[in-house]
Amino acid sequence: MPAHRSVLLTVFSASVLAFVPAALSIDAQAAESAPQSQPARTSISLSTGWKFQFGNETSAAVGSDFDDSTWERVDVPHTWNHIGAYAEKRGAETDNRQGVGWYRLWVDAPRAKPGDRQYLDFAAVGKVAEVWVNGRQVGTHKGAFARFRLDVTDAWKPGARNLVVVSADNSKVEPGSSTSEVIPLSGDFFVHGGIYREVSLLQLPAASIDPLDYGGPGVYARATAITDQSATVEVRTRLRNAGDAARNLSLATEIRDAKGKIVARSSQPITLTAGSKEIKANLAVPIPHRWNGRADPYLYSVTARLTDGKTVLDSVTQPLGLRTFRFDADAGFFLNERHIKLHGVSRHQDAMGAGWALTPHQHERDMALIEELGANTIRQAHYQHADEWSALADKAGMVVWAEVPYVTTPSVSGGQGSDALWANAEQQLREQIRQNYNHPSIMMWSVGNEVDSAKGFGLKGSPPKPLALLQRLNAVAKEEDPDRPTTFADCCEGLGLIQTAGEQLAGTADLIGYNRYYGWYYPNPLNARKDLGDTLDKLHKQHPKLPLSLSEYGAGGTISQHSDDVANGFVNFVGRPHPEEYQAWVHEQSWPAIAGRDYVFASWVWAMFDFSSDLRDEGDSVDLNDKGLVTADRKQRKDAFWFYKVAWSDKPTIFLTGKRYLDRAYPVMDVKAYSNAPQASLTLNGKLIGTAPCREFVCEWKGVALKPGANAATVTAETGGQSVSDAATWNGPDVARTGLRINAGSLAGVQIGERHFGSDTFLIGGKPMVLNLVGFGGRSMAPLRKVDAASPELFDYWRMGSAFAYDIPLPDGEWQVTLHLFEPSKTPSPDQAATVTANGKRVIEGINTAKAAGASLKELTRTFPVTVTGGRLKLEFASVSGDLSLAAIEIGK
Ligand code: GCB
Repeated sequence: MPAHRSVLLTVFSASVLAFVPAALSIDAQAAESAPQSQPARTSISLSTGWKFQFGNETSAAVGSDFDDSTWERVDVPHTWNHIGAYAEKRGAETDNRQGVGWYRLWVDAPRAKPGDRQYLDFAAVGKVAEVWVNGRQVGTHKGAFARFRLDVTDAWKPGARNLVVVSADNSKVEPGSSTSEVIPLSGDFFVHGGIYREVSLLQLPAASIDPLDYGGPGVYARATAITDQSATVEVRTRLRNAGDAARNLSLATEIRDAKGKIVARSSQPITLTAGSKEIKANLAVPIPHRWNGRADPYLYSVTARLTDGKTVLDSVTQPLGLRTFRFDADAGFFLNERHIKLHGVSRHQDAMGAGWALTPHQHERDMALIEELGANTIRQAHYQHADEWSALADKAGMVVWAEVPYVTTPSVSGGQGSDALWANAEQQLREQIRQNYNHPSIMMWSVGNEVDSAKGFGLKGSPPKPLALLQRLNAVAKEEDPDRPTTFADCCEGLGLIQTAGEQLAGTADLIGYNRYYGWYYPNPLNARKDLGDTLDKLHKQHPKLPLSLSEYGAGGTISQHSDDVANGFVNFVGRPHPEEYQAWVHEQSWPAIAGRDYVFASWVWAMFDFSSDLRDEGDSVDLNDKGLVTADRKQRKDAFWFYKVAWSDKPTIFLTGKRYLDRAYPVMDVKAYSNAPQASLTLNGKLIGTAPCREFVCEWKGVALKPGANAATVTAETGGQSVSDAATWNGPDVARTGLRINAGSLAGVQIGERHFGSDTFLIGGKPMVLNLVGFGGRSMAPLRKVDAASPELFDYWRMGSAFAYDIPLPDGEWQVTLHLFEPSKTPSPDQAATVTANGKRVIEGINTAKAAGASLKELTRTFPVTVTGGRLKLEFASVSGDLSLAAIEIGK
């Protein structure tokens, strides 16, 4: 927590002090050794009472006579944007406007002592801010994520009413736009506009701890040596004298333990001339208690206090964690010389409804979910997160990858980018490092994400060259912080098709992360486990000295779409559907490939939560990336969440998957549980089905028969002398009455009126196909193909082949089978002679689908009777020339 927050409490809550002795006794104890006067850092929250309007304003809006009575009244944190919904189409609540939002606030300012300075403190404004006080321009800031402070003294009127006006500009990045040289230039996330973090007014004496140091705290502590007996802590404090005369002052530096007891202190006299100056103090902490990750995230604090002999002029308190860590290219990550496999998630600062304007409670809720998952590391994607978020990570013991938003598009002007772009990227990195320097959880600075992917995003012309700026940022990070290693996330090395030409980025930073989506973006999804493992091995071999991590992996998952068979449908990665079961399967496949490789120092699931991105139209949502383990509203933990919760937990755990797939399409199902027990037993409707081994946390019972109506399932397991269980209820279909329907080629089922088609399953051979594979931002892709059919939804996916078959469980009796066929190609083979056999009997003889339907992309239905004995219907499809395309099977009476 920033120091001024806690001081705010002491300054403004004097009357409440008596009621909170437990919490504040720590301060009282510490105060024994401090001068008795009040600390001087006054911070006033400016969160309420703003007037807001998007766009249409001129410079008149900065003046005091401007009439803002028609503007909306808002409090900050605020954003005007509202992006992302679990819906097919954007609704009225969507607000994706990019441009300039105007904010006005009248502030009744406190009185000030002569010489006092006033600073406006913005914790973040998206994306370019311009600020006026009493009609006077007091500063601009370019960058959506960092805190910035402006010395507004010359425009401020203490003890009177002051007008603060802010313009927040998140204009679309394009050549010549106001944001075109402010990173990020693109990315799979929506840059929200507005004053989306808190704002306050700081009133400080002329001589103070410097508030203008890239928005940093002005106090920077690092342990230069740690042994069991003692830790040496170097504390650098930057001081500012805004007056003209030199001052003789004293600077005290103290380290307190978690209980607030002073364990080390130093004090030195200082002559502070006009301007700023850095003072160093070295303190020795006896018998250091280490910050030890999730096991024991022990925090000290460090306070710098500037006094003039009698009065405290300013004081700042920062967190301090004493730990050592290192990364080894073969053995992985070590915290305090103990090996820890880092496994965790990436998180965007975004929640449904709030967008980026998160409250402290929302940050806490996110961290609680990540802790519940069992993660020990977090990647702050793809930019600087709120200070309170990193403070929560400190307290939870997470190891954090922090990142500067040099993302995807390296420059809009081509080549290596303009001077303005370089200056901006550098500025944002310095801000991030200074502002976060004291968070012990942060252990690596990432200088970029996927800046080698420009070609993949269809950029035409000569590809921009990210290497030079990446190298510069790496050097800046080293200059700012010699202790933490640098890293970046690579998109494309080895994926020849899309990597930016001619530049080898690996090796630019001390560490590397690879973003790799086996099972999802790349061909051959069913090979996810092997492909991921092989790729990691190959990259490790290519860079044997480079500590390597998997900075992203994952798959889309939607809680309203379900699959009976993840192996047999088409994976439409930026389209629909994205069944929950497929996402879980990708994680089941990926984790063993990661867990078994010590040299992979860390892995981060992409992503912890579904998040807003206007590039997306996928799963069951619009403007959301649905790879979260938890939904964007934080209400639903997807099955993949439970997989990790089980795999990463020491506690005996069992979880039955597929609970949300309540109304089952088929009379049999594969039941799957996650457990860290060696085996588990399944009971269905009171009857023991069997005991199955739990291999790599997955326990499975294949082909379990469901009765029509409710089926009660229970799984139990014994482990470590404890027994654990979980239960679910599934509604089995009444097949004898309603028949059975298969959505061929599709990964998920679809409901059409009363008819429920299940995902493609019960089959042998053929290939799943898609009608329209859209790209990123897919809704603008044209021309989309359409099939002339009674229910065109059935033709979004199909199964194709010259020989394939279905073996369908079906009650004995007489059935009518309808096949929905079509010819997808505009130039089909004229000689196609397709045949279909049902339980050994030829039911379709030598047809040409295009001819029989009258055209390509036109539905052809064929209905025939079959007699089922022995509980199975076998349908065999064959084509003599060319392939046969089957969109759906309907079986009824
Ligand atoms: C990536 C990007 C990330 C995207 C993610 C995805 O590689 O780094 O920003 O959101 O893939 O879901 O495609």
